[in-house]
Amino acid sequence: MSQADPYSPLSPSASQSASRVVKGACPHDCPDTCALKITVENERVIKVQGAAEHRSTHGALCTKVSRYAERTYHAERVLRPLKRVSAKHEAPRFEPVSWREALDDIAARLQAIAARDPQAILPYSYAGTMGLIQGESISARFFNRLGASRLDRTICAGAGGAAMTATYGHKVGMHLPFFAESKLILIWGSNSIASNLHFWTFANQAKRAGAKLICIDPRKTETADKCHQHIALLPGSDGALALGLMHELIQHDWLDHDYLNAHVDGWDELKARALQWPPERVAEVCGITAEEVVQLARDYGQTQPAAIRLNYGMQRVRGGGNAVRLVALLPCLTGAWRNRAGGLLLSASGWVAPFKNSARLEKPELLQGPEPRIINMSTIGDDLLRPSSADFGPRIEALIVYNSNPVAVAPESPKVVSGFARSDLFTVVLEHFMTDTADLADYVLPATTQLEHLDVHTSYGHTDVLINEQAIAPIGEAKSNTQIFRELAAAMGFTEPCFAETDEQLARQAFTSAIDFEALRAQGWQSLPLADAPFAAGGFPTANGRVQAAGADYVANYESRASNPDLARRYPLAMISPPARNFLNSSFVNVKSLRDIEGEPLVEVHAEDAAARGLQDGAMVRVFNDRGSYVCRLAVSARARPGVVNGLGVWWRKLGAAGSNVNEVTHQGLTDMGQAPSFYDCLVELEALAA
Ligand SMILES: Nc1nc2c(c(=O)[nH]1)N[C@H]1C(S)=C(S)[C@@H](COP(=O)(O)OP(=O)(O)OC[C@H]3O[C@@H](n4cnc5c(=O)[nH]c(N)nc54)[C@H](O)[C@@H]3O)O[C@H]1N2
Ligand SMILES: Nc1nc2c(c(=O)[nH]1)N[C@H]1C(S)=C(S)[C@@H](COP(=O)(O)OP(=O)(O)OC[C@H]3O[C@@H](n4cnc5c(=O)[nH]c(N)nc54)[C@H](O)[C@@H]3O)O[C@H]1N2
Ligand SMILES: [Mo]
Repeated sequence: MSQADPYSPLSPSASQSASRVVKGACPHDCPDTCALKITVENERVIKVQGAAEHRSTHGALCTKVSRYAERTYHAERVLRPLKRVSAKHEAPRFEPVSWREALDDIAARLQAIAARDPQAILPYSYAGTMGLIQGESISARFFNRLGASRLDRTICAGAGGAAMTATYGHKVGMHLPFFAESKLILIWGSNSIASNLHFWTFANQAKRAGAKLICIDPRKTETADKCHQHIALLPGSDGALALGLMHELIQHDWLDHDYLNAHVDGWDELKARALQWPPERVAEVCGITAEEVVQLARDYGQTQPAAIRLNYGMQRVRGGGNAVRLVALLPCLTGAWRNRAGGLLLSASGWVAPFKNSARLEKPELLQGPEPRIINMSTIGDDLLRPSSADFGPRIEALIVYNSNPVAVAPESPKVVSGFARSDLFTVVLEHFMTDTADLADYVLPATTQLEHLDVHTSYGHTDVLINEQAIAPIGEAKSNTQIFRELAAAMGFTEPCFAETDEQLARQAFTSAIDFEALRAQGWQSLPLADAPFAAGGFPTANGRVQAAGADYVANYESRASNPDLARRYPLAMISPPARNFLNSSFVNVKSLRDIEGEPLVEVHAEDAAARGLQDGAMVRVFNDRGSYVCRLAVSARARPGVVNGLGVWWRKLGAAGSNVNEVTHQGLTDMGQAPSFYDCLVELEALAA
């Protein structure tokens, strides 16, 4: 590979042949992080496939990413910088401008704000791409140098991450392939077939070898369909179920006392708490039968090796952090960690952390002034509407959004939309498409897709690192995120040499020397050197090497019959809003072939709840509460349990009915740990839409 400029022309060697295969990595926010095989003919990507030799990808891609080329060559790609010419409260109208004009004007606007207080400028980004280079490298340098407000990136995994760190010291757990050897797998708060497909491959191997699979999820998902048993508990009740299982494990002495003594702090306290949770009390809180609790405990207490695939679904409620702590402690009671096919996995990202050089990519030392304030991305609705104050600091005057679509995905969208629609807010959005957020921008800057730039990736579902080589030149006038921030830095007069580093130079610095970049490049991925059964003899990455069990307790929802009976009388249905299978959060909603599979925005409702409201299958309904109202089609469905409705997410507002999506009704209450949103802790009512 030559030292060619990595963000515009392709290396000469790569572009010589008419047909070639390029090593890629799926950029999406998904635990699978697949290795891609990208076929390019005459400088056009004609096929995106999974790499057959990569262990967890094994040649298979999900429906979404197998259509990645359709997304890249989409007729509606933003391919030139766009400047807003209509008022924020009017229908969006933009006109194309040159990069020079856009960058100079943006720099001038930001400089004027920064001269008063750079904290009035806020970056807003998440995991539109999970790449380390197109994620937070030059962008982070830019905002550090500027002294902008910092963003607390809590929107997805904040509660679970904080819970794992408090309990185990980091986000660490079992290694994906060994689930295939488990004899019992609890798939807990995870719709694996939809959102973690390559885990399902290993679970299915275990199933074929005779393992029992149990799905614990309020919704009867496609994953639940394929398990031996489904326990449809109420949203937000997982902590109570975990305590009930502990109660039974203690009562029957299905405990590994040696493991508990040797490796767990706080067991006596936890034990005393668990003894207050007999099956009948658990059944009441969880909305299931006492027999289900007893039977689940028997299975878990008497089967070795037993594994738990815990996922983020359960931590999107007020008590999400404590729920994750309690579930995550179960393998310590039975000593399941002794076997490589036992224990649990929520996220593997703690394993790769020591191999990453984040500080080298982000350069925190560029900050010149005092440490800036931190804004939580999950309360952007409230925060955009806040005036300056001593507590809050300056009003947010400018937003730079990349790798995220907050107007669609952030909770309580009526407030998010009002905030973005402020006439005095200056908003720049780096995007592939005119999303709901781009519609409210002052400038939209065209960004490259994964096929058009170089990147390196880690995974939160497996323990390989991957490279994504640039397959084709940027389309139209698109530039990579890194290049946009390089040019913006230059326009702002930032002269530090680190802003000139190329993507390849960044990629070479992304990992410690334990990862050989040439080997990564040659194979496309590298596996981290890790022990098969990491905690067989303890050695957790906590301060004292022991698991921390103290303090974990059940925390009730913000919104439930038990915690807020008055609210529940008006809004008796609990709504969860897990992802639709053919979208990736709000990405791909505009890919027509995928949208056609999903059909239209739906709320799944149990037959009893529909009948009680005189609603028929297929009716257009209003899902509402005091915060807002979401219009969609009702599906009478066995996937919904009584009392819980499933509003599948996350549609673009403008492609849904009546310009709304499911976040119209969610709220900004934060979780008990990690300050994350509680999307699935939400009471609503339904009514037929007046004709
Ligand atoms: N196809 C597809 N794949 C995706 C995504 C996508 O949008 N589409 N999103 C990606 C991202 S960003 C993430 S974070 C992950 C999300 O994937 P997961 O971590 O699996 O989380 P969710 O999909 O939010 O929820 C998983 C399951 O938890 C259930 N659930 C809801 N509330 C509760 C509860 O209180 N307790 C329990 N036990 N279960 C509950 C939901 O019904 C759902 O079936 O998937 C990634 N993969
Ligand atoms: N009600 C409800 N709301 C939810 C959830 C839920 O389950 N229910 N899930 C939550 C979760 S888990 C998450 S992670 C968040 C996700 O929220 P986001 O991280 O905002 O994810 P997406 O909606 O996929 O939007 C990512 C955007 O980044 C853009 N993008 C992709 N690659 C690039 C790139 O290289 N450069 C630039 N500039 N842009 C790029 C895509 O075009 C896309 O519009 O949503 C949350 N919102
Ligand atoms: Mo997420």
